[in-house]
Amino acid sequence: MDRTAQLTARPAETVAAPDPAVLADPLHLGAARVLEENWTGTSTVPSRGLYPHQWSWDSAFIAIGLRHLSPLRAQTELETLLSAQWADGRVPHIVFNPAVPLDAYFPSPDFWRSSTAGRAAGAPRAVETSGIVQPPVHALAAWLVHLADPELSRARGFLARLHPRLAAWHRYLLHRRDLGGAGLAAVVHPWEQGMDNAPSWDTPLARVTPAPTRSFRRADLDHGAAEDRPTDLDYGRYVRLAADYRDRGYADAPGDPRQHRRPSDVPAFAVEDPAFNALLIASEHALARIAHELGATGTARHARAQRLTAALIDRLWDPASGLFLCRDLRGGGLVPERGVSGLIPLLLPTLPREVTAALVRTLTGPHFGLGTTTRLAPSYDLLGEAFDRHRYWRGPAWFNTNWLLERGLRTHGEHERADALRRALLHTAETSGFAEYVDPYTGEACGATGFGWTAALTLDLLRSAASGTTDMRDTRNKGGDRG
Ligand code: 9WN
Repeated sequence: MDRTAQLTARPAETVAAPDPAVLADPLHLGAARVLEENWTGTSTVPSRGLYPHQWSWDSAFIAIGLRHLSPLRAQTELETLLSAQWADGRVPHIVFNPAVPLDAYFPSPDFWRSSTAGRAAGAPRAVETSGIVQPPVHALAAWLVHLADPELSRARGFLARLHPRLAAWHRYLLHRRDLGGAGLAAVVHPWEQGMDNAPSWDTPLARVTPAPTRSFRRADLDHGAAEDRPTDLDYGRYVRLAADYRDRGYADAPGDPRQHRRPSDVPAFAVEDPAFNALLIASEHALARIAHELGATGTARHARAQRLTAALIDRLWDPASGLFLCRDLRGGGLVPERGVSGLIPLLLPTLPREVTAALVRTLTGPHFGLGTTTRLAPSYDLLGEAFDRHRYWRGPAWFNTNWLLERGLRTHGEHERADALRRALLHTAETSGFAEYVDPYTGEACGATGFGWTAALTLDLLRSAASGTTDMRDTRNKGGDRG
């Protein structure tokens, strides 16, 4: 099949029935229990203690797993998130649960003040949210959720209702966030990219004057060890960036990005990140399939995804390092830190062969050690100066990034490596109690246990292994109840 046919082809609509042996597997039962315990009635919290609200990219990954238990709950998860979308198209990174005390998580709703400070940008009035975003995994999740039970999805008008919201979300990113003028979306806060404390942010963050430590109280240290979490200095910078954005009414650079090319015109922190953009591209492909399901051709979206893939390579590919790097728009260059973010584009089906081959070499070589020195791909370069096997996003391994790499390996025919990674993920999920993240060498649990996306993606791996359909275009099982 040629590339265009590969992209526009409808996925096979066959759905395998769930295997009773998999349903009775203690790992399956354990993962289902975590999702049950973290379910609030309309969405799922990442962690009851550390993260007691709804997080944007967590919900997308959670829906991908939840679809195997209850397609209805998976649909509801995404619907709840998207009902908090702002009128300018942004999907906030946190949707706050009003029943949770203000001091349970910082920054809390009274910091973000979305319904007042975000009014001009179109923040909803009925719900409090943050004002920044997270990676756009949602259209991909919506498509996979639809495939889990197309009948239910059609009967509820799931995709028809979500499509305009997802399209507006992508429009926001592709227009308002094209701060570099080359077509890619930029993040304006490390929390937006989701890998909060990655060493790639150190140089751009150094330009930010930290908010005084006494001006805020961190709630994360009530739950996690200080030596595993970001430092107070980094937190001060996160707070300053978020407060400045809020005080500008959450306004992004106005007008046509091509009119705003001077570095001083972009915010102090503005970065084009490979994983964020790869997920946007994967979601553009998914949105094309959603459009096709709803009766349009989807061809224009596939074409746009292709153009974005070309821009990603042009702007962020670094052949010398054998992976993609972040571009610091204010500083004007590529950031020479190797992070797992730079490997995530492996997910994309139409990367040139030499790029995918180099990515696989980097993933399995000395910098990430997958299958040789590490169990799961670390979040950061094993040989990098800032490597720390326990500190947030500076070395430990996360389940969502490894799940994305597993799919990427499979997409490019690396089935043995994908199978090995899948086995390692399932084993580590089990032995770590569905940890938030783990030591990449030993699999030792770090952060919270009973973590939402760890449980959800475990389910997805278990169920896709059982049905034997594992590539980017699978339809997997119908399984599960509808309630
Ligand atoms: C800030 C919820 C989120 C994840 C992020 C992870 C962490 C928050 C924090 O938790 O970020 O958004 O307080 O550290 O880095 O990826 O979405 O699980």
